[in-house]
Amino acid sequence: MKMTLRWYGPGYDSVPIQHIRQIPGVSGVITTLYGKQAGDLWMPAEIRALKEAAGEAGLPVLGIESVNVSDDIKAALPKRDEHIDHYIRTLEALGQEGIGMVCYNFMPVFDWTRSDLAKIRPDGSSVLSYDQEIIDGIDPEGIFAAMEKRSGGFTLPGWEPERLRRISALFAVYREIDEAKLFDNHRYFIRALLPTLRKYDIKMAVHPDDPAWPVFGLPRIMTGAENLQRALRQADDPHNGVTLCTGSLGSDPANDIPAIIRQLGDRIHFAHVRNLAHHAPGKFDEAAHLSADGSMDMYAIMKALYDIGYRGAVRPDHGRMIWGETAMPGYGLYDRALGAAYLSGLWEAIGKSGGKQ
Ligand SMILES: [Mn+2]
Repeated sequence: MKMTLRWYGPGYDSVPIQHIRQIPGVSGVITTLYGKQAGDLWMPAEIRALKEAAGEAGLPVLGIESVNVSDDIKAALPKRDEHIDHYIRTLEALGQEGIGMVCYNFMPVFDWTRSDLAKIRPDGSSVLSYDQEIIDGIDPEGIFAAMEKRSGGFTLPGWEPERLRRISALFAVYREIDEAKLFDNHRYFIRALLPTLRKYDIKMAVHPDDPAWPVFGLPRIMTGAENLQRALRQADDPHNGVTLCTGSLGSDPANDIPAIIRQLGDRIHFAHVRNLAHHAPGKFDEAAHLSADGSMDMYAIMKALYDIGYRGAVRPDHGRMIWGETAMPGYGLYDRALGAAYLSGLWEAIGKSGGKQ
């Protein structure tokens, strides 16, 4: 595996890329053109500048998270084919720059959802938290304001204010769309990309929905082993793959992450590894990466990745906010650096105790 960190690029990330380079074991970054809206076209010069900004610190761009998929594509609205054409041309530009992995999600309207972005823990650190009861008490339009208020002035990935403008219209659209239709729209999308993915050898990695169940009555399909397998069958080609996100899949304790890793095998093209502390159904806090800090067995997760011969990018996911750092919620430097070092340590120990890759 290649240990990476997510980096939002010059002007957006509070973490200097030189600091990322100083984390032992980190050999690349996962990044994006943060100013782009879903459906926009990415220009080759913009991608080159992003690569060069990372390259100046000696770090290659090992993948894009994300090239967002528009609701026109997800809901088969009139601009679907135009946006797919933009997506294909964006992939061509990425392929020409040698970038071979793209993470995306297929969640309607909203990206990841949390009820608290800075829940204070007894040790004074803060974490992102989810409580279904609180979410049930927020109307969908209010969630944007609630997230923005707690974001510390950062624009949250997936919660860009531009999305808010269309929200009422989108809710009306999705009233007509059930899981089956959403899967149909995913199939139409991924199949349209296939020739380009093959030509440039770009691996698409769909991110599981977070949390892994319907929120605000909107359909969600990337929720567990069975549905992820179905997503892979939509276009049975190795370029159509999955981002194994332990925190998103793990929001539903019924998802056995090590077992899912072994089932999906070489169709896992990217891994987000983090820990959660479950309190009750629909109620969890994010945690430090260490197994003992949450509900998940991080050794078993890394062991499963090791056993399938995983060679793609891994990144520590959301960290706690610690040591007085001010950063985008979940994306401070310090706790993610601790997470990267811990996960690299597990990997080394698995290898030295007889694991074979
Ligand atoms: Mn994730």
